[in-house]
Amino acid sequence: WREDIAPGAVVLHGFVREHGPELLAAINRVVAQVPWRHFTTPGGFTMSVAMSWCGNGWSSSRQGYRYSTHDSVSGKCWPAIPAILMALADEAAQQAGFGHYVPDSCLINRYDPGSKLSLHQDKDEHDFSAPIVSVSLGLPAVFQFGGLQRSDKTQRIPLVHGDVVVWGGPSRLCFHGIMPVKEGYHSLVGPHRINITLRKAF
Ligand code: MD3
Ligand code: FE
Repeated sequence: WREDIAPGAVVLHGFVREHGPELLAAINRVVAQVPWRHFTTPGGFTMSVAMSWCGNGWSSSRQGYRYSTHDSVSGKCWPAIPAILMALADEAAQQAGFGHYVPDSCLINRYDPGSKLSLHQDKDEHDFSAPIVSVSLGLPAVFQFGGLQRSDKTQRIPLVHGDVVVWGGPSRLCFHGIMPVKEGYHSLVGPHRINITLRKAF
């Protein structure tokens, strides 16, 4: 079912529940080409979340990380976004009222028990008018959703395997994060939570 949690933020509960195996197979093919990596924050901490990606990916530069079409180490393009993700993102965006959606970047986050993502804004994309579509797989997590100021009060939204959230309009620049993932085992995904975000970076 569909739940509006804030202006521009729509949860589509269970939207991809039937596509778990297909999505995991697609993710595994991406990860074979872009192995999981842990970034270092500007403050010098190693992130607990492991990341992979396709479409436009990430490269480090003197200013930090930025979106890139290529792997600057191998010189090759990052792998293409799997067709199943392009199709589901378009369907989800339409169902949430944003019309046709053609993302160019896909970030895949892996949370092991204890992994978290501190409150942050997503501001590296060039076009904030496009929504972000996020897909949750595996272990459940509690999503923290705040306002345009870091100090704004946050609401906590439980997200489970198969949930999709579309974030656009006035929600696009809101602070958000993921509380530490609890120990557990998911029959399909194992001891992990996987989150896929589809974005328009350029
Ligand atoms: C709300 N990922 O990769 S997805 C991220 O579950 C990120 O891995 C979280 O935050 C995760 O940057 C949350 C949901 C999400 C993604 C982007 C947003 C919510 C958002 C951008 C603006 C507002
Ligand atoms: Fe984010």
